[in-house]
Amino acid sequence: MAKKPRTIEERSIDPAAQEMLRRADELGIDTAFTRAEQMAPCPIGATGMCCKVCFMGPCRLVRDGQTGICGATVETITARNFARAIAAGAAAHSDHGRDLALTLLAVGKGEAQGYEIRDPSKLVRLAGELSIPTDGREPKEIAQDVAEACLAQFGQQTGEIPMIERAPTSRVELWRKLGLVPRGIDREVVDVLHRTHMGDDQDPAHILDQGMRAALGDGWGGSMVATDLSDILFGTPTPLVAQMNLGVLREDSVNIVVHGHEPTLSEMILAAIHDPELIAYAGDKGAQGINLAGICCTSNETLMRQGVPSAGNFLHQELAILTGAVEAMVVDVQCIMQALPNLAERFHTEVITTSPKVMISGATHIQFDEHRALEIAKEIVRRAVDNYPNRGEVQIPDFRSDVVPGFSHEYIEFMQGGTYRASFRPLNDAIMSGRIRGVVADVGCNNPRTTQDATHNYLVRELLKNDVLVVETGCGAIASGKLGYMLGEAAKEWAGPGLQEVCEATGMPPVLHMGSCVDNTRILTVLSAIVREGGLGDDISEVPAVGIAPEWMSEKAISIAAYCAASGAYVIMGISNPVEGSQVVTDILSQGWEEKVGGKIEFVVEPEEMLHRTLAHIDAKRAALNLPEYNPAKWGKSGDWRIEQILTLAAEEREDALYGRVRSDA
Ligand code: BF8
Ligand code: SF4
Repeated sequence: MAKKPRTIEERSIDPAAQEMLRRADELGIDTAFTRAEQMAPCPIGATGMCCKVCFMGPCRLVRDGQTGICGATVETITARNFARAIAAGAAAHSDHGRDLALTLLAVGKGEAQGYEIRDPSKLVRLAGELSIPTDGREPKEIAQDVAEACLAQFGQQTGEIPMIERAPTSRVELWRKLGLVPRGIDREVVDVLHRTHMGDDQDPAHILDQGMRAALGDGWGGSMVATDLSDILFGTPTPLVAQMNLGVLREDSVNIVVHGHEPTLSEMILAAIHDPELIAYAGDKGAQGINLAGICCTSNETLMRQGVPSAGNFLHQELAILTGAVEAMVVDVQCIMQALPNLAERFHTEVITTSPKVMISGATHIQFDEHRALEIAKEIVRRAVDNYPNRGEVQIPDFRSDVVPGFSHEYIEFMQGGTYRASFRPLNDAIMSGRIRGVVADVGCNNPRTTQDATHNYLVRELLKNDVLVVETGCGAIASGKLGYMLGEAAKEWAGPGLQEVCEATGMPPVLHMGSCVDNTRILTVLSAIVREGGLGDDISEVPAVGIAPEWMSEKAISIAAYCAASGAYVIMGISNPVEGSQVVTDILSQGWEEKVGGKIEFVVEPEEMLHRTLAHIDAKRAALNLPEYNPAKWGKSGDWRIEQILTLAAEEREDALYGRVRSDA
């Protein structure tokens, strides 16, 4: 039976979203928000107790002690389902990395139209790590070898993927002892699919060990390749000023929204909208210009590198179309709702699919090919311009927030010591002294089963108050950006006294935007750097840090949670427990994994409980390291005059004072 509809405020805390949800209600249009009310989750599937791996079933376990036709227990079935979700998530992330390696290879061979190597020094560093000679070689030559070496990691059959060496030594040794080091990225995914086929591995802990191995192949493999190669091709992010929320769409311009994940396409569309001929063409159609905005992780990619504004996170994809102001929504892979083309029919928006892997009935397919990237991007932009005169009534919510994204691990290191003393020492010292109580990665999706952005907002606000430095990626990062946490000034408003001091000293926001979902690898790299710097233990599991995905929905989030836990981190996931059907499996993922690898996954629905467990974990880790107990009364008495002075400056001068001249021209 359909549930009672939620109020607009129960659907989203974002005023821009609320305005569009009101419009949807008025127009009688369904969105994910209302469909979530009409579609109750299947209670058997939601708790992991439905097995579909063979056709004697599907077997739906509903009673204690019941088994499937083959005798499979609820423990086996929930573990298999969870491991398969890890494999799918790891496959999606890693395939993204593979495509970037193919793009880099094409660039190296001079076959990729419009692309170049924007960070040659990162290319040289990665080449060094992969034992590829660089002396006296052209970047393109090195790029070919680096791309080949990255591609080889996917199909590698034996041995170890090379990037695990970035983890602390004790961690790598533990993985070796437990047989968890990925042999090859693809191989571990295939292994999960094989062993969860009917009649294979039927020991839940053993199934989940392989889940960890596949997830590690994502975190320290496929995703890490994606992050590194994106930086090499499109530039390693550094802070810049940009804007977020639906108000970045322009009433007087052609609006193109890029949505999905891979930067390869969006970067070319960005190049195409600056083409003078296309700008003039837009003028002929009566538009003032061509405006590009992003949704989801594609948005994070172009936001942090080029300052392209973000129209919002996962649950904004339909809302952007509801403005009536979007000429084209151009999508590639992952997190794209099938509802889009249907919704677009009510307006003039054209939904354009571009990936050879993704076609959606009702959408226009213009297949992307990096060999003709710029040409294709121009064709897409031209179509959008052609569509501008077809607009009906437009309603763009007047909400946009300034954000300062772009905190790559390289920049975080640089920020703390400049060119000559780039280091993690100041961060470690701040944690050790208790100025910063600990670090939390608030990451992951939106989920219409809960109020959009509400738990992200609650946790970030409370954590800042408690002097916890927050780092973010994915749709969580966009939630915080919309809420104004990603600005230097936010420290004064929200951070506790110790964290405020640190933020003001470095000019950094108290919430650092570290990129898209594949860029959770940047967080692994930062944690490893913190360990290497010294003073916070010998392993990631000793650092006072927690990862939280409070509003998660995707299989990729499960893979991320699993590789973070397998790397030693405590991970909390909100929404619901997908293995709830089995207490044994719930315990394996928490106590079981903690004993084995030092990290764990817990599913916690109540935001207050998430906060409580997070702070308790951070304090317990501090105590284990013999660090002083967290005491906010000790901090916040120095340097206030300077920030008072900065806050009296005009907005633009203030940005200069806080960040240096970092404004992007884009
Ligand atoms: O990879 S946070 S809703 S957009 S899955 Fe998707 Fe979740 Fe957003 Fe990016 Ni990540
Ligand atoms: Fe049922 Fe076993 Fe087949 Fe699963 S594998 S569907 S539990 S018979």
